[in-house]
Amino acid sequence: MVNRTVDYGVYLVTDSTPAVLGDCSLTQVVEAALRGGVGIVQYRDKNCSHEDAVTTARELHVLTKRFDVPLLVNDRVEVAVEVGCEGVHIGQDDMSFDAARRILGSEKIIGVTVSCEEEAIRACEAGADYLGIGTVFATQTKKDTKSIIGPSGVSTILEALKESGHGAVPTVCIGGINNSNAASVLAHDGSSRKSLDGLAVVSALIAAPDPAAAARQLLGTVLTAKMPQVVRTVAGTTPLTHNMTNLVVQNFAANVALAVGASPIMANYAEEAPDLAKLGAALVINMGTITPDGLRNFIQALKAYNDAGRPVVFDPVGAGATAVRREAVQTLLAAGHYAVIKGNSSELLTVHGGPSVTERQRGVDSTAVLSISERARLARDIARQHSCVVLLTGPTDLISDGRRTLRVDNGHELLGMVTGTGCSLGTTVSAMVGAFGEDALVACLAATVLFGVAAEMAAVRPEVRGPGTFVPAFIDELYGIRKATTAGDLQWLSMAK
Ligand code: 3NM
Ligand code: MG
Repeated sequence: MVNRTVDYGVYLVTDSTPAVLGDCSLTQVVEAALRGGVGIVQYRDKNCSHEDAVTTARELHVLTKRFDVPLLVNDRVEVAVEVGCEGVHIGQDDMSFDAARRILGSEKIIGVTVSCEEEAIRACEAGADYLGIGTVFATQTKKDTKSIIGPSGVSTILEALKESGHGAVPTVCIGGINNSNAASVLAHDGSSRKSLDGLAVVSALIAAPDPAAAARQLLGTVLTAKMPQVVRTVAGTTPLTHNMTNLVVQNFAANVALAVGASPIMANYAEEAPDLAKLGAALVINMGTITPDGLRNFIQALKAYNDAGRPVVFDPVGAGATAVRREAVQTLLAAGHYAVIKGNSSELLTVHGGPSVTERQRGVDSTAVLSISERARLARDIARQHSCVVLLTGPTDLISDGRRTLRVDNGHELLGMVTGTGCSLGTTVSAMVGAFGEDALVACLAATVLFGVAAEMAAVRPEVRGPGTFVPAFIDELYGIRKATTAGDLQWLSMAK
């Protein structure tokens, strides 16, 4: 088994034939798809010579390494060995799994194509690192496929994997998947079966007019489908969210945490942090009403959570407003590691620019005017610099882990007319990251979409006439979505945008 985390979300399988690639350059198309958020690449060429395959695989490997994404080779184990890439993908008629494992060793990734329950279980028992399940839909890209199993065939295999104790083996499905049918392939009723980890595609990316945009859209669909699991995990595990937050929002943030199913504790005394971290809490450091004593407590608590390996969310409220805050931001960034940094454009410009930044905030509101792509770049750059997920809030929210960058367009202007909605989003993020540690980006996405959709639903309620009546309606909708999701009703997902 391989000792690295692989993002199977959008899995690109290459095709160099003119029918799919046209007259584009394969490396340029793959690079664009990687920019769009592809998490793993399989180089597949059934016809070219060994030498040509090695040359192309080497070019692709340079690219994938730049994006910190694994490169696998389809079928041709000897090419993978010569290139030194991260593994292979083998079909039922290719080299046997055991032979491939002997040649490649235990560190390399070996994926296996399966089209029925027996093949799936056998591949897992042999030690496959992941399964490619297919063929889902008939496809022009591979006309000699053995069987078209449809989404229901995929479900049957996933069910069998769970029942046979192989529920932890990652799975993708393949065959005729594109942006129009991706959501329906991923959708499933309730939580009974194991879910897919991702979608493998050839033509949906290789033949796309804009492979980066197509990859971004597929990634959005894949991650949106994972949000109910985040909401359910919070509801099912009642994660502890430890808030070291400002005086203004304590009550509201605690009520929001309860509405989404978390357990809030508002504790500004850092001596309590080691005990709370040991209980599995996630910490929010919100510098909305910072004091010298508060800053010392933040640093001490941050260290305790870092030591315990528990996540910390940093909310640098009003970061650019005063010299004290600009300096506190730098002190807190240097003091430890954060799972998530959340803020508006002004705050995150200060986080990014350091003490010399020219951005001066008026109070805690965002005064920066940046385009969407500038904001996306800002989020991505901070995520890379601090190895964290960045949530850049605004009418359009941008979320980035440095490799994958997503936008969320949910929300309502009433959120901006009530104090504490931003801070309580930080609290919700902490609960979701605390409960769903496997992917902090997905946890942030779920929190952000949940907030936006709940606000939209609250705003159209008949009793809501303004900010005052909005607050209780918003808390009710957060609660309602949580209850509906745990009962298997995912209607709210269709409002995600
Ligand atoms: N393997 P597209 S289907 C490479 O069923 C491959 O094992 C398949 O191409 C299988 O995304 C397939 O363009 C081609 O439909 C998938
Ligand atoms: Mg094959």
